[in-house]
Amino acid sequence: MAWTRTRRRWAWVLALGLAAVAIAVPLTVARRDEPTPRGTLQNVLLKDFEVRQEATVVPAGTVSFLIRNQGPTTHEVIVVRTDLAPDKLPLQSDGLTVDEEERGVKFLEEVEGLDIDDRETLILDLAPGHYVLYCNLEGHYLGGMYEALTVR
Ligand SMILES: [Cu+2]
Repeated sequence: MAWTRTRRRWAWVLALGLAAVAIAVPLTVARRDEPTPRGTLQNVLLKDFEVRQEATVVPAGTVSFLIRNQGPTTHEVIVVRTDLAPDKLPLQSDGLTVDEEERGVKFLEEVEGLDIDDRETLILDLAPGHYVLYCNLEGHYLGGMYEALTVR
């Protein structure tokens, strides 16, 4: 069955409409609730397999983590409060990921699914203490994707 000219035109309109949605949706998602940074600004770079913070000590209070994933793969950041050494966090039974439900670790917040070159701002009110930022994708913590943060 051959398409009539009208049907073909409608197919084009539909295709263009879908293309517009395909472009608009990621732009909207990328801008979702990006908060305005405030308090202490702390740049955090993620890459295979490293978490690199601008400072390892920050003052207590509001801290805005300006997170950027340099890639070359997807990463995430989890912030926990703990007195454990950053390389001694408890692992889940899979042996590949950290168990932030375990005793000695207090889960604060996470930013998941950061694609290459994604940036996201995470704002936390931090009391004085010891914290660890890490990526909990399978094996990434074991690969060295963590760094301690002291809040004074
Ligand atoms: Cu990672």
